[in-house]
Amino acid sequence: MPNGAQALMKTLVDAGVEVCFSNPGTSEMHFVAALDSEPRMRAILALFEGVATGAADGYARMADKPAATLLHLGCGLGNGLANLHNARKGKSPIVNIVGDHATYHTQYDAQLQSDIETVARNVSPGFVRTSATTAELCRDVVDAVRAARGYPGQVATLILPADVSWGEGAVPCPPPAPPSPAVADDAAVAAVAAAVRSGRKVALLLGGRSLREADLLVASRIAEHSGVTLLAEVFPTRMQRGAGLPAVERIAYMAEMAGVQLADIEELILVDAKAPVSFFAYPGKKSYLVPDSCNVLTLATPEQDTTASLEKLAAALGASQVQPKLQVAQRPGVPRGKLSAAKVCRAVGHLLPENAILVDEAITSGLMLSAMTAGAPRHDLITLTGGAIGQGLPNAIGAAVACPDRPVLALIGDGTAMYTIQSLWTMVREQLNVTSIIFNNASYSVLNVELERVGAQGAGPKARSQLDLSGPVLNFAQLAQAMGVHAVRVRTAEELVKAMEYAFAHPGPHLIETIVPESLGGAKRKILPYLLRAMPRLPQSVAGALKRKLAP
Ligand SMILES: Cc1ncc(C[n+]2csc(CCOP(=O)(O)OP(=O)(O)O)c2C)c(N)n1
Ligand SMILES: [Mg+2]
Repeated sequence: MPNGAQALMKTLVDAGVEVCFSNPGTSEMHFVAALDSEPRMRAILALFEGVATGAADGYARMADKPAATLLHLGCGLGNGLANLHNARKGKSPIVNIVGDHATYHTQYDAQLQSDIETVARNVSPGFVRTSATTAELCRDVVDAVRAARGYPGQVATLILPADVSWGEGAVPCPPPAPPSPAVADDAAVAAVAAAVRSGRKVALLLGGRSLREADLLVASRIAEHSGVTLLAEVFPTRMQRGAGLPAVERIAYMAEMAGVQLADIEELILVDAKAPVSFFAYPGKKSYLVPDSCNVLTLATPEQDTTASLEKLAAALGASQVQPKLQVAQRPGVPRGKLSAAKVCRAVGHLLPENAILVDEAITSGLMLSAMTAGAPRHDLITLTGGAIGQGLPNAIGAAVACPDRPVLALIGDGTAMYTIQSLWTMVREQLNVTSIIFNNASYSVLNVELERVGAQGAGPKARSQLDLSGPVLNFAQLAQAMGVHAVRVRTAEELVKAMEYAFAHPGPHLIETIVPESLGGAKRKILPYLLRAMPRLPQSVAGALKRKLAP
């Protein structure tokens, strides 16, 4: 009879959980030892828990199934929390395993004793369980896997006391049945079809799982047939786009711009998406972005099968045979001269390899990314779903592990990169095909913009210094080299293009540090709050043009 950890390992792999992103401690040593009892389990060490959890998130987004994490008690879980939060917002399935002291040890309140369940509940509201006995451990594992990969996907946290792990007499369990999500019911489809036929201005807001090819094609058929607008949620978990796929405009991050996109919509139909709200509250500005006159309907909830629900709607509308509108292939020309963030985005559009996975955590430096890559070869886009920065590099690890045959390109702000910079080490150790482009603008630039936008008064040098990374200036090429990553620092578009071509031709981890000015620096930063404030009062066509200029 295996011990608890060995049986757990077999149960996980039998259920399709084949990768574990780990950062272990003493209470997890039986789990660690059991890794060698199960050749089908791949174990990947991360040097910070936020890397492990973000990698599990990136893996889930691309593999469409959960990986496991292995974290060390409440403190390890706490370190990994921000990226579990991003996973929760992205509805990513993760089997989050947290080791604990042996059950009889907790009474002594030893040094690492803490309330793990309370920490876990924040990111795992649907499933937190402390396994009580070795005999029942594998049943708990199966329940966690079922919860994680259900609809919607979620972070399921299984807390594993050391004695439950080392106890003898465990019995592996067979895998849970695959999820069988419901399809939108007849009444919901009829109501949406009536709205589409009403002659009012209708938009389908696609989120979650509905931003993949199968759904996009059906949504485009509906759009072509009935003249509805297609919109995507602001920060998609995973969006398939590029040449040959229907193009969908994302809701803007800035509420004022999102307001312009939504201004004339009279019927908003949700597909695995929430009605749009402002990312933050701002004094005197709206939080809920749907116009008062707009009616909101739900075609498919995150619990439901979006593809089948969209197909049912298309059938009801007679749109099933309509040709979808596909994005034509077109790349921007090669950039030249001194670098700017926009030129980096142009170079990405110019060179993006076929079937790449693009991770966007470029913050202000990525403003032009969408426009520059719209007609690039088809790719998957991964974004910052929960706003907790430090997600991009770990996500890139997970995506590369899930899709070893695809190039991963991660675009990361300098501030953001420093949260989980240890990711680079794991990329080397696992020889992952990830090219990271860091935008070194020596600033938390977006926060300088936000400082103007929120209308905070009296900000002086002490305030500005909290948003400034210019002293000492970070050297990302050297940081990467110290972790074994091939890295260069570039200042011109010519150097950048050369470095990208080299990276794409030599699979494996690369880092390209780009020295760029702030996208929204100087005069632009001063004018922006005024433009944004004016937007709601401008004629729709002028406001639309302004939005396309600022954030195409
Ligand atoms: C976990 C977490 N901590 C802090 C923040 C606040 N925050 C948002 S953006 C940002 C700075 C981003 O800087 P950088 O990556 O350099 O991008 P830039 O603004 O320069 O484009 C910070 C600190 C956050 N969103 N999440
Ligand atoms: Mg920056």
